[in-house]
Amino acid sequence: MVKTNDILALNQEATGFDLTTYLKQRQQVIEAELDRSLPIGKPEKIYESMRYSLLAGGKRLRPILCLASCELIGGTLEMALPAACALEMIHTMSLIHDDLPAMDNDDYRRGKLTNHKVFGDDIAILAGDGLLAYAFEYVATQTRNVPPQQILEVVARLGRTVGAAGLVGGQVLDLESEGRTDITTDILTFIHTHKTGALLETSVLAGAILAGASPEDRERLSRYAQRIGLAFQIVDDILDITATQEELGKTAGKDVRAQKATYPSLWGLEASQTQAQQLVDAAVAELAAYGSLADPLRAIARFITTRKH
Ligand code: GRG
Repeated sequence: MVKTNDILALNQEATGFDLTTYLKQRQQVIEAELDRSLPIGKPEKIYESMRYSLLAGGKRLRPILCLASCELIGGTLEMALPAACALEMIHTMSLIHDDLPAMDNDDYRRGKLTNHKVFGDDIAILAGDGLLAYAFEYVATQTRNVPPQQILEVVARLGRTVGAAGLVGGQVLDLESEGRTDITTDILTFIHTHKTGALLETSVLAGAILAGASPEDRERLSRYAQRIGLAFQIVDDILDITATQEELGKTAGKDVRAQKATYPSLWGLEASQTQAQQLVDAAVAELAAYGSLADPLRAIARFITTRKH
């Protein structure tokens, strides 16, 4: 069986682009910025709870995508770093709320106890709320060297992405689908394009918008992001079956135990893998016009189907 590292090495051979080093460097930049973004204030407990989850690791895929698309369009890291942090704050808050007993009721996330297990349900709800509000404050007040209209566009897009037209809507349909045996591919795709795909698409587009992308660039990058978003969720469903709790950093096999509709449950494992691969190929094809400038986005797309967590 081909290992993730082998695929990364093959990818590097083909393009000269070293994804492992790139991801490590970007993660370091993002970790440092996230740490700086949220110092402990008063009351200490809420800041500790927010920092506990925000600094708990994770792949930092959304901020990395945001920085990569900003650079692709000719912007700088500095222009997109506040938005990149805001995306991770929003993602983290969605994980905190998703793990609550009233939702998915999970004990582990990113290899650590979930926020409510450490701080209690009440503080976990408020930590999520605090991170969500701070994400908007952060991008609006910290973004530099970008025309205000572009910052406003990103703020509006973030709002739409988290609300009923995005994450919240997807989560509601997901909750309503629990225990139902009549979930179709269309319903499942609606859930995941809203719950998972919307924030990944906004991550790519936010970077591009801040860098002043043209309508054509935005459309191309939207199509790229929609395809990797769906592939990401298909792989997430596959990993729930094939990976261990240690690899995932959260409870494995939950979907099967809850008899939840997933892509592998509808299509089977092999067809799900093929579909994810085809989506990634289609995503990569959208980047043809950018030549080697798009190597990071290409390699990230390929990483989505080869990742183990
Ligand atoms: C956004 C206002 C608001 C409320 C939240 C709970 C909820 C509404 C939505 C659920 C969103 C959710 C948890 C979607 C799952 C997304 C997903 C596949 C998460 C795993 O992402 P990774 O693998 O995780 O990138 P790491 O830990 O690496 O960051």
